[in-house]
Amino acid sequence: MSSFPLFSGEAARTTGEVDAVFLFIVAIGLFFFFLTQGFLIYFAVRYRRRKGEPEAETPQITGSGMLEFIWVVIPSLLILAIFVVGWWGFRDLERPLPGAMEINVTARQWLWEFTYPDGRKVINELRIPVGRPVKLTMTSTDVIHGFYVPDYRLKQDVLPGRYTYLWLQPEKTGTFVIFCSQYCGTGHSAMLANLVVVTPEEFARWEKGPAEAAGGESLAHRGEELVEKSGCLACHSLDGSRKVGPTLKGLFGHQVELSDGSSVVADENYLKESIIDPGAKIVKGFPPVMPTFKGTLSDDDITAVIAYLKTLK
Ligand code: HEC
Ligand SMILES: [Cu+2]
Repeated sequence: MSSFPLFSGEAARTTGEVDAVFLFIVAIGLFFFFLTQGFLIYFAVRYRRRKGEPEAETPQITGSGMLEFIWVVIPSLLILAIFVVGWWGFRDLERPLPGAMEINVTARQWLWEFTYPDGRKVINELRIPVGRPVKLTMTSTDVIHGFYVPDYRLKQDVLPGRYTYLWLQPEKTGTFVIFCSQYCGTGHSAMLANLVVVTPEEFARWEKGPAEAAGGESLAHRGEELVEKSGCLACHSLDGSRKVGPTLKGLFGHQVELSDGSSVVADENYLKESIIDPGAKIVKGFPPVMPTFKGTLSDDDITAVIAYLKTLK
């Protein structure tokens, strides 16, 4: 990842890259603003009609191939340059750094709920350690919300029925505001949360803090219980062997061949779809016999099951 020394001391790892694209576009805009306005004023003064001068006839100008070529090529190159600079930043925003801590985010009218790997749920406060990448897996229980941290220049819509992602790495301790960026009803303007960035030592202390703050049970552990009691193991093995259905071992993050010849990467959205709408994508070489668990497992349950499936490396 590139870093811009000009913007060192930014709140988060990718903040400077977003700012750089913004300033690059503003600089191009300002340059052409002053260039064109400068010519405008210069011509108005230079070619104004002076006192006593006869009215001159405007010459007929039919076009200039050279000029048109220039004003097509230069803007095209500039747009391409904006694309390239934007794409560098976009690429870094899309790819979390390895070793990211995973936190689930649930948005609902009108609050944010953060679920940590240990099952601890916190409302309207996302507490994370400085200098470590964090991957947020987000979903909504009702309408479309938007996770927005202006200080980090990061924004991502949060949708019901599927997962969206955002990753961030704080570089400074402090408290930053998380807004909802989608108008989601009467409580929208109050849908605020704090992003609290603390030192790693402070975070470790908080993580080990009073048990009543934690959900008591880790997310993956709850997922394991759900998989056992929902009957998944009648058809799926956890050790790599084939049963009625494919094994769940090592599934997450791997390429899955489908019966229609295409393939998908088993990410959170694929796993969720496999559980609530098993017929949507059939794994190659297996019969379409899996029942749907829509209504049996809640969205929270499915998030826990996915957290468990991720541990089956
Ligand atoms: C009656 C047997 C049966 C049960 C019960 C069952 N499944 Fe399945 N499952 C299958 C079969 C067969 C497939 C492969 C065909 C398909 O894609 O639908 C499958 C596919 C999947 C896939 C996609 C696997 C891949 O390799 O891409 C996931 C994930 C999955 N099941 C999860 C679960 C979970 C979680 C449960 C329990 C909540 C469950 N299944 C219960 C039979 C079952
Ligand atoms: Cu909202």
